[in-house]
Amino acid sequence: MKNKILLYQPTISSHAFISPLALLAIGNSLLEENYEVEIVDANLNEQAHEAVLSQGLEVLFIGITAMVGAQIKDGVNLARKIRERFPGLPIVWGGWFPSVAYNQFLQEGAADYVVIGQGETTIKELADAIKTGGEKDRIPGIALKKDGKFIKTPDRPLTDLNQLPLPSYDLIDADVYIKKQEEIPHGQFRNTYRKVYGVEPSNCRTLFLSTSYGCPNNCSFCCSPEVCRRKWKGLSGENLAAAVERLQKKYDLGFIWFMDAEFFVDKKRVMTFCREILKRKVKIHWDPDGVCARDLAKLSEAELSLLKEAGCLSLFIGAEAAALETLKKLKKEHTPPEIVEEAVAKALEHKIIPRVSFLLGTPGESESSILETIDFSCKLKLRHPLSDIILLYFVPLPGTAFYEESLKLGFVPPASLAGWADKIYLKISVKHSIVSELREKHASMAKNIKHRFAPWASCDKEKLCLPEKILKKVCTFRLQHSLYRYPVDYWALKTVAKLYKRLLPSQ
Ligand code: B12
Ligand code: SF4
Repeated sequence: MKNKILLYQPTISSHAFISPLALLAIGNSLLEENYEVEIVDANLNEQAHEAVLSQGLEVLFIGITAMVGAQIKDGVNLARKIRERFPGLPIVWGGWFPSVAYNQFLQEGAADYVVIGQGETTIKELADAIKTGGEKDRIPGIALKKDGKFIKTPDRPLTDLNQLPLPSYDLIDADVYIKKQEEIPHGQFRNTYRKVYGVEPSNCRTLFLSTSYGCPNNCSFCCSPEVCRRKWKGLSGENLAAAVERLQKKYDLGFIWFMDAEFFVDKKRVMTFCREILKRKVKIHWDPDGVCARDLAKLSEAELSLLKEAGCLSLFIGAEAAALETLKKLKKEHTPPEIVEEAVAKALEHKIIPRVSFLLGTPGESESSILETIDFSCKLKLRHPLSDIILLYFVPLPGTAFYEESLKLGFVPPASLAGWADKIYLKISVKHSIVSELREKHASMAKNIKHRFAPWASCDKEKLCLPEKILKKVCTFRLQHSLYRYPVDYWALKTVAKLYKRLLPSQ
């Protein structure tokens, strides 16, 4: 009887060499049940489709993961080829986008089964049912076709991550991912480390880890409330420290990126993790990807010192907007600008670099609200030059509270699955989600802050030469007076860089 399962990670984009965490999680879970598992990552393997198709006769089923974007197109293409060559071979999809668009996956014939939300337990039950011919519609947390109808079985409660195998990279060659990360010359870790310590890190070996699943928040632009029902489960502080220690030692890591939706939901766990890391003398830097500004602002001096001491180098805060009316619509009123600013200041006092993200153009957002966000993000940067500011545009995604609103405002969703991968979709959606004639104006302002402000603002004044000092002054004046549209300082910098390149082409 067939016992092998192939898991496929579709192409994302040329620069994304983030380890296939989802497939590692479900793969490790399947290994526990003695299935043979192989992960094929199309981001590393140019012959990825062939690598899957050549094994079509030997495998029990193919599992494909996807989030919205390029992954869908590549995954759907592979599914089509599988259907042509191996009509009876089951295809299982999972991940964020299939979890909210399962009907479309089933209707288009790309999937036989869609695993909704957390996958580790569901996939084991589904694999057993496929292997033995058991009844799939009794398995909670999946969508499937039965008697010509598409059905979704009841939600599956979240599995405690501490009941699952500790995260491991044994299923793939982790060194390939580590090397790819090392090759990124201005990688996040390198840049941040330089900002904090003024020198290049001696060990840039980086891997990724997911330390929790789910999120208790209810942001209107996010599909997590629909997929996870606002539930959250995390590895205990002790288990997390054990996993980090194991990975650090095995792969000689200098940095770990925690890809959590909300890292700080359980403060006790984070503090235990920090103490354990120190107790075990693990030398590692880390960055939690999702941190609520309110949780951070509430930390005491001692707790922040502990974070820093245990290796926290930077963190990501989703601030999203500045105007209270917009924050209320986003269901983010618990993190008004003053809380975000307090969190940023506290982190920086402890030399932890905050990356602060804002979202422009949510459905019905007024121009004044957009400008308030731009203005706040800019002033935040001026007051805290070491912070990183990220400005993003809203994209309507199925499974979010804002999706219906976007449809009412005229957003036309792609007609087919592959359309969700189209870059043009992102453009169209922006056009529909904010007052379209203002889009260009805001886009250029946002760009000015994103790319054109940073080089000056975060530089130590003493280390700048005279022309740079002058340009920094111009930039500061511009931003203090909300003059975003004509970044003369940036244009000057760009011109000099161009001339320099022309005169010294080999540099
Ligand atoms: C890492 C990451 C990325 C990486 C990609 C990494 C990769 N290798 O795929 C990068 C940086 C490239 C990225 C980009 C984007 N991302 Co992203 N990303 C994440 C992040 C932070 C972590 C994902 C992760 O690895 N989690 C850890 C694993 C263990 O959990 P998991 O993925 O949920 O997998 C579990 C289940 O979903 C399920 N499962 C998953 N796959 C499969 C497959 C099978 C067969 C089965 C059975 C089960 C299963 O089982 C797993 C274990 O329980 C999530 C947020 C989050 N915290 O999850 C956002 C998230 C997935 N991203 C999101 C978005 C919006 C984007 C972008 C569109 C952002 C943008 N505007 O550009 C782009 C799109 C990419 C592209 N260009 O095509 C959204 C997803 C929206 C959606 N409906 O798809 C999320 C949820 C963030 C959010 N809260 O809005 N992202
Ligand atoms: S955006 Fe982040 S904080 Fe908000 S609901 Fe989604 S995962 Fe949670």
